Amino acid sequence: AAMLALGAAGCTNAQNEPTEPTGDGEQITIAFVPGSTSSQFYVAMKEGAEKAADELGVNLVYQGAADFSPAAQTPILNALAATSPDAVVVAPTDADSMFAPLKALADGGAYIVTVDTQLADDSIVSAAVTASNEQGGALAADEIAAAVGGEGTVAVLGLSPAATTINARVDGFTQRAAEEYPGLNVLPTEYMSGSDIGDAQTKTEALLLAHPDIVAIFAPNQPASEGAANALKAQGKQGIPIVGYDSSERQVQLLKDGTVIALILQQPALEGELAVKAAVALVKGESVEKMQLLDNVVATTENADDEAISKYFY
Ligand code: T6T
Repeated sequence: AAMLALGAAGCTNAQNEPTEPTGDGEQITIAFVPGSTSSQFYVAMKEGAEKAADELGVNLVYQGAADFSPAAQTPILNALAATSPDAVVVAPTDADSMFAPLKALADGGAYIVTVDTQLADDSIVSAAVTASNEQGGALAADEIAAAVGGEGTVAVLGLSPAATTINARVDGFTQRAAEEYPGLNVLPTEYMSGSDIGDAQTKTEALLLAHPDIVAIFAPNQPASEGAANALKAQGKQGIPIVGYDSSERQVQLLKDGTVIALILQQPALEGELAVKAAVALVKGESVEKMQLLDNVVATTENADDEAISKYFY
């Protein structure tokens, strides 16, 4: 199957390698729009999506923006609508504002499959694949409580309140803390603008200055984790434990050196593979599960070298 890399500025179809025709002689084209192209999470997801597309002999058209933001994702979806794909596998960067551009694609005949993040109104969505984000947030609260003896002020640095994944992780975290760890004082979540690591660092530095009693940080995605680590380093506060989410190369380094005490890992390659398989099944008129929810894995500084854990690093 062909993997089309489309120009960032628009939908200029590059070399379209021949793909195997499907039974009825028509090529199936699946568009795949990640939340951002700069995140190792979505790079791993792309590999899983390519694997499924190769196996099934369908065309995969990959197009995304570097920044995780609705402003960057909207024009990509609008441009795709003009190409009438059979299905769109998408990680919506905003649960509400991505509805309209995706509805236009659905109205044009495309099946919509969400992967990772979801839409608030899923009436146009035929299938969804994601990780159990509430569970991931709750697991992070357990790790933080264990590290600080269940006591103290905890900062939370979120990517975007419009990303359903981040919302669910923060909810899972705060609920578990409220139910099990009354000694934890969880501060209101500080949100990043876009997915810039520098912005995450600046926001964490401000939090540390405003709340000198912070004893731990929950950073529920890759740029938040890396920016929080940079902030601790800049202020010489590496003793404050971070529990992060995802596993870029830098995050794994930070885990191994103890700056990050635990990382909640997802299975992005599997998510990409399952989402493309669901999209193709829909196009072929087969029935699919409406929601596939995958488990998370907890990597810690102690278990980071175990093969059973490290095989999940992205
Ligand atoms: O944590 C992932 C993803 O699950 C989330 O929706 C957005 O951020 C990441 O891509 C990591 O950068």
